[in-house]
Formats: sequence, structure tokens, C-alpha cells
Amino acid sequence: MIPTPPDWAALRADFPILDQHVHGQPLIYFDNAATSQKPRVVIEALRHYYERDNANVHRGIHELSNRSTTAFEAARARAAQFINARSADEIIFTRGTTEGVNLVASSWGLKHLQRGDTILLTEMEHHSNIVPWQLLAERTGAKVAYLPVSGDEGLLDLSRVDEFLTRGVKILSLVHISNSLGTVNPVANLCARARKLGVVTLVDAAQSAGHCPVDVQQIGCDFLAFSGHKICGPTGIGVLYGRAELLEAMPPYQGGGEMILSVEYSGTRFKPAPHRFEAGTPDISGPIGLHVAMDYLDGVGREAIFRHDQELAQYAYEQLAANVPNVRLFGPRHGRAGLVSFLLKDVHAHDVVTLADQAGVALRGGHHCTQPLMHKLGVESTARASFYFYNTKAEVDRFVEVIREVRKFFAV
Ligand code: C6P
Repeated sequence: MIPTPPDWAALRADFPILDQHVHGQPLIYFDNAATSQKPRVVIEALRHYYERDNANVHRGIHELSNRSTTAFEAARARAAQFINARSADEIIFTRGTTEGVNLVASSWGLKHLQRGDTILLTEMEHHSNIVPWQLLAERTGAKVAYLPVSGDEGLLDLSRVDEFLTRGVKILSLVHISNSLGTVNPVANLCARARKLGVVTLVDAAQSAGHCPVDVQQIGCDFLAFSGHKICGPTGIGVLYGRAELLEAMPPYQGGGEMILSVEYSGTRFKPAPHRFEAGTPDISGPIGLHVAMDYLDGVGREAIFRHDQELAQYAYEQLAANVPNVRLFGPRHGRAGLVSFLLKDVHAHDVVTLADQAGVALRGGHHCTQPLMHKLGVESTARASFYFYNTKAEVDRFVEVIREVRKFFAV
């Protein structure tokens, strides 16, 4: 049976922020890779929490604390279901993808890495999946290697995996969907190859978790991190999945309240995972809002979202290529996720983004926290349009028209 496609226009109406003018023009929000907008149900959930249920979790015996704790732990169970983890105990709440990677690098990394070991990344990683490993390498004497990316199409050079994925590698940490290129990496395949060699794996799902089905058992990774704010949830909350066997053997990341079984002046006994990794009062409204966001997204259907975003990106790519002379496009020609990175010859990306903003189109310009990749591509920055399910083909048409006007303005 062919599923009925979602009513995209009705879904768009769930996002109050989209209904506004910017600089006198209807807002076209194409900066979804930076952060997504929030549907009314998520905003309402946060309001309800603060108006009715706000209390600290895991501590109080009173009604409001019980309500908060129940909602907080229900969000953990929902997050496990969202990525098909085997248990809610495999879900650690973090501040976002960045903190998830840092947690693994600090806790697992300091315990397991030593001089001469290799941390394998790819050349298309976000800084949050480079810098924590470089810090760890400095502390342990391990080295960092990068699986190469080939050409402007920005695909991983899979012919070189065997050369890089060797027994000296202790962890392979790679991005699922590139935020600069839109490349979708074959993470299940690479994790399977890593597992055969006993290499631990981490998947950065910042750009995938809310855009396509993500199943940690099918991917076969040991860790996976994502951010709530990119998947219709609040800022300041993220999820780190860790396979139970690994989490149980990992030391705490931070010390403080909530993560202990007992404390004596002489030492401390820690709670099991995941609580051992959540010191102090957590973000409570964050998981509650995220729970509603995950329900909302799965109500829409992440397969349908992926198809929709892909279609918009492919359309945008082709329209830019066909109608804008002197445009340089980055990332795969086919099979890209929902974003397009580009440059106009002799025009700085920031100028493109500034003029687009005047026309009501929100883009992002810069290195997108992938500076090494930009240098590899021989540029300092790109302009980027990134889509979500509430964006429309008509908006892409208007965006292409605006980019044509920008080109004319700069006479390139
Ligand atoms: N990319 C972008 O505009 P945080 O900041 O922790 O929520 O997410 C970090 C992160 C990690 N990995 C990837 C692939 C990402 O895209 C991001 C965030 C934003 O592309 C901000 S630089």
C-alpha cells in the first residue's frame, strides 16, 4: 500500500514563526541545518511544563517533582524508541551533539586511548567531531587521521577505507549527513567494517536524526549523538546513545549531584548509566519539549520528510545550475540530503547571505564549522540553503530568483 503523503501545507501552519515578513518580504527560512523552527505543540509543551509541573527531578517526593521526573524519564524512553535503542538506559541527555562527542572523547577516550593509537574521522567532519578528538590526542599521545573526501561532489573516498581503517584505529567517528555538503554517508557499511576490526564507532547524527529514519541497531554503531534544536525541539538539549556494555564500563564525565549512589569524604560510588553521566540538575523542560518534537516528527514520518527535503534540494541544485551563471555548487550531484552549498564567482558568501536576507531569505554563509573541509575545497566559506518539510518549491523558486538578482547586483 502506498502511504498517503503528508499535507505539507497544513504542517507548515503548525509553525507560527514562519508566518511573518522580514525586511518587508515574506520570510523564507532556509537555515534549518543551523536550527529548525518549532511547531506550536512543542512551544505549548514548554509553556505547560513551566505553568503547571515545574520542579526538580529525581529528588523530591512531592507531586510536582514526581510529575517532572515521570515526564523526564518518559522522554528518555521516547528517545530510545526514536532511534531504536534497546533500552532507555542507553540514552544520556546532553546539551547537544557537541557535548555528546565531548562526553565520549573524555570518558571512553581517556580510558581506552594511549600513545600510538589512531582516532579515525573523515575530512567532512564538523568542528564538534574534530576538536574534542584533537584535545584527546594531545592528552593521550594518540593521533588523528581523516578518511579523504574527493572533489567538489564531496563523497567519501570509499576506495581508501582499507588503507585507513586498520588495526591501530581505536575509534571511527563520522558524520551521517554532512552539514556543508549534504552528503549522506554509508554509516551502516562503515560501522560494520569497523566492528570486524574491533574498532568502536560514533555517528554524528546532528543533520540526520530529524530528517530521515535513524536506527542505531541497523547502523550498528556504538555511540550516536544528535541535538534537539535541529529536530523541532528546544535548544540546549541533546541525546547521546551509547551501547549498554560500553556505557557500563565508562567512568563519569562530570561529578556532582544526581550521579552518585553514595558519597563519603574518602570517595564516591556512582550510579549506573545513564545517570552516572548526568551530573547536577539537568535541563528538564528540554527533554519534555523534545519528547513532543519526536512524536510530532514521527507523526509526519521521517521517510516522507527525507524524500521531501531531498526533492527540494535536488530542485534547488538544478535550478541554480541552470539559471545562475558563475555559480559553483558543492556536494553530490545526486542523492544529496536537504541542503545546497554554493558560491557565486568573486562574491563573498557573507555578501550573498546579507543581500538574500534583505529579500526575506534566511541563508547561512561561512565555513559552517567545517573549516578543514573548506580549505580542502579551496574556499573560505560557502552560502548554504538548508530545507525542512515546511519549506516549499515556490520558496525555492523565489530563492533562485533572489540569487539571480544578487549576481546581477555584483555584475558577475
Ligand atoms: N551545525 C550548522 O549550521 P550542536 O551545536 O552541538 O547542536 O551541533 C553541532 C553539529 C555537529 N555536527 C554536525 C554535522 C552539525 O551540523 C552540527 C551543527 C550547525 O551547520 C551549526 S555550526
